[in-house]
Amino acid sequence: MEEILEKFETALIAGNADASADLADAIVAAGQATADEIFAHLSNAMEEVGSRYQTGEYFIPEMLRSAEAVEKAMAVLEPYLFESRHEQAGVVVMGTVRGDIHNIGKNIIVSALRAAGYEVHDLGVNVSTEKFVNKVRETGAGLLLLSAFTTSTKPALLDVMAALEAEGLRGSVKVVSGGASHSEKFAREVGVDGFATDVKSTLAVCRRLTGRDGDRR
Ligand code: B12
Repeated sequence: MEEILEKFETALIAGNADASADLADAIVAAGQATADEIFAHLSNAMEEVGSRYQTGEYFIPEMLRSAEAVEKAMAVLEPYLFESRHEQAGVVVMGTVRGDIHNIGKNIIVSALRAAGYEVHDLGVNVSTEKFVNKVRETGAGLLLLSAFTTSTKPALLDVMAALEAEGLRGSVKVVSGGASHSEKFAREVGVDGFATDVKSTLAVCRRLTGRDGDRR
C-alpha cells in the first residue's frame, strides 16, 4: 500500500492529473489506506510543491497543475473517505476570505472534515463577509473556518469577526482560522477561537471547540 501512496504523492508533485486520478482509483480498489495516511501524503506533496516554488524550481503553471491533480484525485477519493464516517460530527461553514484565492489547503481541510463526519458548506475562495455571515445564519453552523494565506487578509478576517458580533451570531459559532503565513499571534490578534496548521491539528481544534456537538440545529 505504501508504494501506491508514494507513487500518488509523486504524481501530485509532478502535476500529473491523470496519473493522480488512476492512483487514487488504485488506493480505493486496495481499500487499505486510512484517511490519515491519505491526507498525510496529500499534504506532503503540496508542501513539496510550495517549497519548489519558493526555491524557484517551480513557477505558477506547475503549481496550478498540481492543484488540478489534487482536485481530480479528491473527486475519486472523497466517496471512499466518507465510508469511514460513522456519525454527524457538526455543521461547518468554510471558505477563503476576501482578497485571497488560494484553495489547495482549504480543499484538503474540507475533505478531511467531511471524512471525519462534518457537514461542510464550502463557500470557495475570495468570500465576502456577507456570504460567510449569511451561510452561518442559514445553516446554524457551530463552526466557521476561515482560510487566509496572505498576511494582507487581516482586515477581511477582522471584518468577518465584527459582522458576526453585529449580527448577534458570535455567541453561537466558534471561529477557527488557518493557512500559510498565518501565525498563532496573527490569529490571536484577529480574535478567533482557534488556530491550526495542518489536518491533524485542525481536526483536534474542531473537536475541542465543539465537544463533538457543535451543531446548533
Ligand atoms: C500554490 C500557491 C499559490 C497558487 C494558488 C493555487 C491554488 N489553487 O490555491 C497561486 C499561483 C494562484 C498563488 C497566488 C498568489 N500567491 Co501564493 N502561494 C502558493 C504556495 C506556494 C503554496 C500554497 C499551498 O497550496 N500549500 C500547500 C497546502 C497543503 O498548504 P496550506 O495552504 O498551508 O494549507 C494547510 C494549512 O495551512 C492548513 N489550513 C489551510 N486552510 C486552513 C483553514 C483553517 C481554518 C485551518 C485551521 C487550517 C488551514 O491546512 C492545510 C493542509 O495542511 C504558498 C507558499 C507556501 N509555502 O505555502 C504561496 C503563498 C501563500 N502565496 C503568496 C503570495 C504573495 C501570492 C500572490 C500575492 C502572488 C502574486 N504576487 O501574485 C498571489 C495571491 C493571489 C490572491 N489574491 O490570493 C505568499 C503569501 C505571503 C504573505 N505573507 O502574505 C506565499 C506564502 C508565498 C511566499 N512565501 O511569498 N499562490
